[in-house]
Amino acid sequence: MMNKQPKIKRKEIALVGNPNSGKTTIFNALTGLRHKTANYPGVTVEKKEGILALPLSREQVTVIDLPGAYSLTPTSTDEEIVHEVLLGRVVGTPPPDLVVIIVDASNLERNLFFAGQVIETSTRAIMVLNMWDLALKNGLDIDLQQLSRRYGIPVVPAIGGQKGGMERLKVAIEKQLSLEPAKAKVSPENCHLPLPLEVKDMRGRIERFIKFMFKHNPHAAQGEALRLIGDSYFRSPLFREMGEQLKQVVIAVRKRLEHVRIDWSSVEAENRYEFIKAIYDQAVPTSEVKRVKTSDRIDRILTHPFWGLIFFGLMMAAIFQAIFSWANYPMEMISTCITKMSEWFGQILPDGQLKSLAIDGIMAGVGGIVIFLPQILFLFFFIALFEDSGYMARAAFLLDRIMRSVGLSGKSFIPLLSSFACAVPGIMATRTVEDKNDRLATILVVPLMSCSARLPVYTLMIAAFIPPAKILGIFDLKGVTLFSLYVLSVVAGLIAAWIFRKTILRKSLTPFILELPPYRIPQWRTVLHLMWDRAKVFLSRAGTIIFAFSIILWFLISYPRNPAVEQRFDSARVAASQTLQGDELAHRLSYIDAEQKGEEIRISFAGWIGRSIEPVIKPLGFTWEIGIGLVASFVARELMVSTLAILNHVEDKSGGESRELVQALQEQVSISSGKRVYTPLVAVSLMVFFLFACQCISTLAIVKRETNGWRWPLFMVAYMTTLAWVASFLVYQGGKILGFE
Ligand SMILES: Nc1nc2c(ncn2[C@@H]2O[C@H](COP(=O)(O)OP(=O)(O)OP(=O)(O)O)[C@@H](O)[C@H]2O)c(=O)[nH]1
Ligand SMILES: [Mg+2]
Repeated sequence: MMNKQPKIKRKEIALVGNPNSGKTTIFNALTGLRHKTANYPGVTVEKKEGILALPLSREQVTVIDLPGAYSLTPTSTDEEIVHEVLLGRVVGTPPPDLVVIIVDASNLERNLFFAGQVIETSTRAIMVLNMWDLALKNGLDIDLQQLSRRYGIPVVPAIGGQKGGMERLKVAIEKQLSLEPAKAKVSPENCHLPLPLEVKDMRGRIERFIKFMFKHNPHAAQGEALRLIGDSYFRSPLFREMGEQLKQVVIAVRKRLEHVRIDWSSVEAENRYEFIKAIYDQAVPTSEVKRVKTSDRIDRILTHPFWGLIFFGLMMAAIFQAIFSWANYPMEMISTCITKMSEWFGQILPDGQLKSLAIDGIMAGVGGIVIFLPQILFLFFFIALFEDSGYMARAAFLLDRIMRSVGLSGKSFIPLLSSFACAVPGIMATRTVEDKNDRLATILVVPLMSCSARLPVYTLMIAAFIPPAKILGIFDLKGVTLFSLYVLSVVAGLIAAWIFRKTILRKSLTPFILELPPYRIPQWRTVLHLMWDRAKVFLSRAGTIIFAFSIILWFLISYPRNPAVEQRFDSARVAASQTLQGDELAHRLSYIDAEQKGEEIRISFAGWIGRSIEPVIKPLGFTWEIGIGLVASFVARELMVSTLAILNHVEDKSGGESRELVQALQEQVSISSGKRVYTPLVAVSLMVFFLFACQCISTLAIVKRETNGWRWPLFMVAYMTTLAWVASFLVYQGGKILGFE
């Protein structure tokens, strides 16, 4: 039998604190990892782990980064994670050995509420006064020793963004971990909340009742008992698990307190704030707080109900303009490189199927997508500026009224906005939304927001079919079209949310509270990291899924072959050369070449697939050639562009140098009807289809995980695909009636 060695368990340190206090920044500084940070509350929504080697003993410990929380009474999914981890209620994991409380020093008084709750429930704790730079700037003179004495734990100042204070923090962590639990808090009595006798009594009654739920952390029961008293909406997971019995006990306690005229709903908050005030006045005695006025002054305009919205709209329009015009130069450079590489392959590879696969399949399919990297990077550059400057939270505040009118809250805005990058983090971000139905409605409309994978399809169609006109003399029609697509996706999302809230997901609204962080100059490191990460995701998709499917697509487009077709066209060539001469002959021959390629694609596997779905997509203005791309795009949206590139290459007889894709699309003629495959109207219809269709497997997987089942993801596919079809139908048929082509 194998001798089972007991695995040595690493000690665990959990980082907790209010949202946006810099937990992830410090986590990254301690572990050398690079998890996402940004200047708005609610960035981290799940538990993340990393490893830290202690400075003296070199012992390795696990560091856990957690979502932010305002209180240990959880109100949303992300706060619940904090509750469960800190109180040691996650199955199989005891509570952390040490809790590092990250406090925003520039906002000390408010942060101490949660900090106090955590200190009471943990055996070993350290308080980090992060944002020390801001505190100094605001003129706060915090007496660290006083604070440390009052709470009975070490207090360390830090400037997370600049890795300031990290060595000191590591030393403090090592020291705390080496102490016996009983000695870790110098004088635990100091931090005990003074409460009226009656309340203490009642707290004890509940504590005894729930104690068995906290086998790992008996410390935690007392604080939890107090919080249960004030938990008006019965949100604590304990109510779910212990059911009616616990509820009855708590209700009885509340009655008893009412009897002695104690307001049970605010008893903890009142006493805690009073307690904090006493400590605060002692630790920050003479400071004359110079509030940073700049943030307020900027906010007078940026959060103004009218001017704020105007500014928001203008800025968005400018961003799309920039994506279009600035990204052009690097895109042309990449395009030239790819052409050069194709030519090089053309020279070194012998003629034949392998050459065709390399050039017409892989280079065309993957290269066709890689060209769009600069646009993706520009989009993420602006998103990073948005997130790190503090504007994100303002935009949420600004649009709260609009969100509210469709039955969502301002909290849903951040998930929706993140989804312009990608729906997956957008869906994760809905964990901060408190109300269950509210959250579900948000999840359902998140994939309608136009994610970055749709961008290549839009910009290709726009480049080919939208004329380069100017609007109002400054805005380019191409940029405006792109902007309109994004506006359309938002409007559709809001309408869909409104419908869901009126029908399947009815519920009252919860109030919207979102802390506005101070404005900050975005850190170039954060911005570059985000862009770099996205570039990696984008390129690795191109190198894996797009690569593989380009090969498959090339195969489907090139096979099966029919010798009879070849013979037919060969005899047409012979006939032509007997009757025609010079230019006329050359013209005729190239026409026959094109016809032959078209026919070969038509009878290929891909052609068969395209033709079999043609009846469904014909009313939208799409021929079977587009149908091939549509089918491929359900695997990955970008494959639409790859398919077009491969089709264009395979169709092009010259092998190596193909026409520019844009030009090829403009000229492509359907061999079934002899008409152009793409017209401006078809292009718009196609973009609208892409806007609404649910073509992302990762999105469905994450929705399944977050909603615990297949019901909602299936519903999502159904409603989005229907919506896409109907919208394209209206665009195309309506456009035709109006006389467009
Ligand atoms: N000025 C200043 N900014 C900081 C400091 N530490 C972090 N920041 C910035 O504060 C913002 C929030 O940092 P995060 O690390 O994302 O905060 P968090 O606590 O993990 O936030 P959530 O995950 O949303 O709860 C980011 O913009 C950081 O760059 C600091 O010491 N000084
Ligand atoms: Mg975080």
